[in-house]
Amino acid sequence: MQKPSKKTSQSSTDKTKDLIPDTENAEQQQLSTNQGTLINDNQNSLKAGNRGPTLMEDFIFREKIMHFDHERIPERIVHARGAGAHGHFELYKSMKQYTKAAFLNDTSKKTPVFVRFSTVAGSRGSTDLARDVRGFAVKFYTDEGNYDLVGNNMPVFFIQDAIKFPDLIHAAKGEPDNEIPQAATAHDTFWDFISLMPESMHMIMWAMSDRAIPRSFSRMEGFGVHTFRFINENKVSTFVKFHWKPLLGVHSVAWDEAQKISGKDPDFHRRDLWEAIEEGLYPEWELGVQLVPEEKEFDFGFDLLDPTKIIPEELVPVEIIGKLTLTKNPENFFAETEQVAFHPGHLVPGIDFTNDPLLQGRLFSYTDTQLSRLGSANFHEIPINRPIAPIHNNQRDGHMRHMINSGKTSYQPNSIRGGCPFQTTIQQGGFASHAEHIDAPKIRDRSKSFFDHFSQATLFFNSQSQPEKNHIIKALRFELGKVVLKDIQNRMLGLLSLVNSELANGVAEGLGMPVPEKPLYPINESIPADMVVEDYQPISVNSATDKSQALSMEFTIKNTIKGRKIALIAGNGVDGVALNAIKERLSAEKALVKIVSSNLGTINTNENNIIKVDFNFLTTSSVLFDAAFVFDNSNPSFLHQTEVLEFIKEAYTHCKPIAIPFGLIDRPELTNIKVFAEEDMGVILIKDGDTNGVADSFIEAVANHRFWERETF
Ligand code: HDE
Repeated sequence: MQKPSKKTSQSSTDKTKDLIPDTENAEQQQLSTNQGTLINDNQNSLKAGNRGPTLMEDFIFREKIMHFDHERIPERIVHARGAGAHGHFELYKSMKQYTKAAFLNDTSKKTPVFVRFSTVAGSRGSTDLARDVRGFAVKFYTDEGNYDLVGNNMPVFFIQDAIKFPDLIHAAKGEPDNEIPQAATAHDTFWDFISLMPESMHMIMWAMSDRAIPRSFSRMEGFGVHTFRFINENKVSTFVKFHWKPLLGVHSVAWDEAQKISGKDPDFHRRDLWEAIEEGLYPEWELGVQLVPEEKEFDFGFDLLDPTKIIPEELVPVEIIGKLTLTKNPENFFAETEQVAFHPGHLVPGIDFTNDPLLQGRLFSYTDTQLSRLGSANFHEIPINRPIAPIHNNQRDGHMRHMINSGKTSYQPNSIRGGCPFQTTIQQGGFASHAEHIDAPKIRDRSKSFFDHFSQATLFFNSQSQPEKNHIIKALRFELGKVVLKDIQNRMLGLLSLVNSELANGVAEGLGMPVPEKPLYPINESIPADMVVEDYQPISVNSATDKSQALSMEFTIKNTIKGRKIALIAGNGVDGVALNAIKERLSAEKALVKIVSSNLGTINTNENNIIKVDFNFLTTSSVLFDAAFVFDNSNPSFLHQTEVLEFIKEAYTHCKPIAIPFGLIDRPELTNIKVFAEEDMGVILIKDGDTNGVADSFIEAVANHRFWERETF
């Protein structure tokens, strides 16, 4: 029996209602074939005698096996592993001045959405915790048709032109001879490509930062990456960059922890999203926009069309305009999360593209890939992809056509049907592309305004807190340390030295090799021979700002413990009243609290009451929790068990908040614990069993997420 979910009425949207007629429910129903014939034996195939061969005429067996044989479809070439959820988008503030998109005009409207989060490099069965970019794809089912904002959790990209995408992905995925490694960039081909691609340096800073190992999907930002256009009723275009800002703040895990989670629970992010929604702790993000009027296009030291650049929030603030809330898990993973088909070219009137060459290439790729993945030009008819806006056109037939188009005409112009379906004027909502004037030679070239590859990489690194900088250095030591060819490491150190010397020296020390004196490899072999190569060497532009607070996670939201997983560690003889009081306090703050003990089953409290144990030390691990609260009990040997101490030690090493009985202060496993307790660094000592007395400071520490300053570098 499925566990009843705590779903509320909030969870249904116009889109989820639209899916109901397509949703099968087997409750109280009889087993049948696909032709509706009832089946009386699903355990035995039809045979010539009960020890004889299976008969070909067994149509029930044949249908069942045939369908099973064809259950798999190709996984996505990138972003294969993901998790999705339904929800809605509410607008705080009308954007009518800038865009005529109806869902961004009417603040009374709730627009249904389906969101899919993903990793990029790994295959469908890989771990959630790979160091990787995360996809953040949102399908808005608007009254004017589907609008897809297909973004990532990092605001820039590795390359500036879509023609390089297959090379980037081939280099990042497992190497072609043995398909090793899985879901990891720590290997020669990736860094070979990157070391020859200086434009990737800004993205490399993001990908080597803790943003690449998020704590959960609900605690990461999302970005549209490219500059898009808003178009208003008067056909005036405004450049726009999209941001999703999580209301739980932006938080990550430690790299050592990420690797351990990959073993203990490779579905960690999927599970977190699923459980949060089932518990009614709906994940929320605010939508922000950075708006740049057309006439300011060239006011920045970088090109707005260059997807390796951000617009620092100090230059153009992010205006918050609405909120996305995820309220319902899919009924069926394959039907919804696997078959959902996003496309940056799914537009509604009022939003348009720019000439960003990465975006332009994506406009071809997404429909094309659905054809091989979903197998038919009718993929838009799959329930999850079907808009809630009506569809009428003269497209017909094809594999797996569901729609029954009535009438004699499937062409236009026609007179037989009075010209229907008819075209709509722009005023009545017909889509018209922005009439950008273009008068240019046809040429394979890149604008020189795209050649500043380092200043924003430097801006990112300089904007990090010291622990964040250390994490980037360590990540690069790890990744490049796994590279076998010295030339590649050397070229990378050269590029890093153009970003920041602390960074390059730190990585070089870890690799045990010097930073090269001549940092730049003659990189631009890709530039056609008749162009002056020097003109196209990377240039460095002074950044308009030295630091940007928004780039560091240090300044993120730290005022909530909603959805945090907290382990209450207790053994027989625990003070049950104290334990329940803490459990209630934390649950009231919407944390997910679990009792962890030596064995499953129950523990007896000091007053001989019984408390149910959720996990033992075998079925869970400290890396699956955000914090630990350890209770003293009448059985002193409990706290000194290896498993208990290991649990505490690991939580402590990963800089998590811990509350522990004062008696543990001298444990050799917990070096410096006294100092950290005194300096208010997430170590809370429970004196004389007064657990209630430390509840407030524990909650504050959990909201803070991690105490990275505890790390040694
Ligand atoms: Fe994608 N990308 N991409 N991408 N992308 C795909 O489309 C592609 C890029 C992104 O949950 C594919 O349906 C090219 C940037 C997300 O279903 C494919 C280029 C950004 C998802 C494809 C890029 C993204 C995809 C594979 C270089 C952030 C997952 C399956 C020009 C703004 C969507 C599919 C989901 C998926 C092509 C670069 C985001 C092959 C050619 C930049 C979130 O079409």
